[in-house]
Amino acid sequence: MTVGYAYYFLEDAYLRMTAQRSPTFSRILSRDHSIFDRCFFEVNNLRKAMALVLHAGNTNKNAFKALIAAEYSGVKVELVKDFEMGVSNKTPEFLKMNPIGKVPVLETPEGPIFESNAIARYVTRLKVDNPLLGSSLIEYAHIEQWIDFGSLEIDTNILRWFIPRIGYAVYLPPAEEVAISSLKRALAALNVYLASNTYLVGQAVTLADIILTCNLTLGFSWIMTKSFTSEFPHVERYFWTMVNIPTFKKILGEIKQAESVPPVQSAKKPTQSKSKGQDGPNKEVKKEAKKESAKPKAEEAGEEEEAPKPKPKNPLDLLPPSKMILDEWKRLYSNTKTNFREVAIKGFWDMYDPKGYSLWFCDYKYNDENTVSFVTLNKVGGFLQRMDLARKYAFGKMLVIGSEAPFKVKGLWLFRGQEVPQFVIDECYDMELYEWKKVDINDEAQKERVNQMIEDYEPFEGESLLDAKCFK
Ligand SMILES: N[C@@H](CCC(=O)N[C@@H](CS)C(=O)NCC(=O)O)C(=O)O
Repeated sequence: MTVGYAYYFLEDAYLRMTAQRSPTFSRILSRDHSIFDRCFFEVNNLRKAMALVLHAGNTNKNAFKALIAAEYSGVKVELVKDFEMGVSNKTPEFLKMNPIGKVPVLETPEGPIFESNAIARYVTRLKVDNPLLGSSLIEYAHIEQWIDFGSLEIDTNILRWFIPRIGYAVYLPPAEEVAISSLKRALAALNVYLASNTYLVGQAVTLADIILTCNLTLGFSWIMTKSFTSEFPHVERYFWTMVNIPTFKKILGEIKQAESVPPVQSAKKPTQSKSKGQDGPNKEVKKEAKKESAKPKAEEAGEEEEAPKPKPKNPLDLLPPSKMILDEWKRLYSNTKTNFREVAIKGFWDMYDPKGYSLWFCDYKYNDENTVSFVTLNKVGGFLQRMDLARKYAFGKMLVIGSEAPFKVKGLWLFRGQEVPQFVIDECYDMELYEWKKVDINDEAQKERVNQMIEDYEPFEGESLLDAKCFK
């Protein structure tokens, strides 16, 4: 008897028995419970013995959920061979399995399943009493709670931030601001929870950890830089612990944290896509590249039909070398705790290379609008977040000035080169909200203003500081 035939035979017997659970049948069952149980176990064993086919590319973090769950559960799940994003998932056969044409889809002897969380749950339930699913009613509920949280609060906001940046949805700065602040809100809550918990539920990995970690993988790999995640140290600790568990690592490969937030690209026109406009603008785009090696690696951004182009060099990298090492200054700034003027400020001017760098004052043009303190602080925080793309080339201080509204926002920036870098002006819409004035370092008054801004001197121009934020 083939495995498939045995499967259907047992499945059929099992379903009949379940369907006929009349009181009389129940009595028979309770007398001979073992037949029912054995049948159930055999069905499940056969389910596990047969490799289930998962349709997705080998870099899809949604597919990783089921693959990791399968590893933990002793279930065989295999990625379909030669999957081509935008082609394989648009065939009539595929659309029969998932009418929306998205991946992943799991083929099972009982029929296809789409939606990655449902797939991961199915795979996990193939193991009877699987500890990944918890062991009490409240644990089941908490696992579901964190699965929804990971999808709706974390994944959704990461995607709302990431997708427009890589050109697969319209980029709207205020929408990005909302996505980032919603993501931060979720991460802050998660951070509090993880301060006293190693895992999301109980004392071991559950399906909730698998799903949340896979969702975070996209964020950490593509958009959540160290400067972004360092606000959430317990989330960082959790994430790096999870992805280094051998069972996770086997599927995820080595994860490298994003070094910068992807610069905004112009929205892709539908005609550029091979799938000729079938894809909605909001689709999730991870590169579903052909397997280059047997080992899956973290997602790659972009669409698979686009050959990776060599990254154009930033013009600032082509400037003559400077004796000033920006990171050395940033380290000095961060490490100086006392005698700031004598150590950090003096050190700054000793290092400063006016040929390789320039200093700029910026002054917010619409200070009258700064009537609510936390809104003003968030605005400045958002600006610094968006400046992430300039981290290699800039240092900045932003002061929020005044003890009552309207607050003034003024800043000092150190940029590589002699101009405010063009790519920053192009990519960071906040730049035009400020007046920019180059510092004349031969003017002692301007130099002193630089010093005061670097050291958060108070009172600054006669007023107290509501906050001083540093970009480093
Ligand atoms: N909620 C779905 C999301 C599926 C999804 O967005 N899949 C993307 C790739 S990760 C896709 O297939 N996009 C192709 C398209 O939009 O046509 C899940 O968790 O499975």
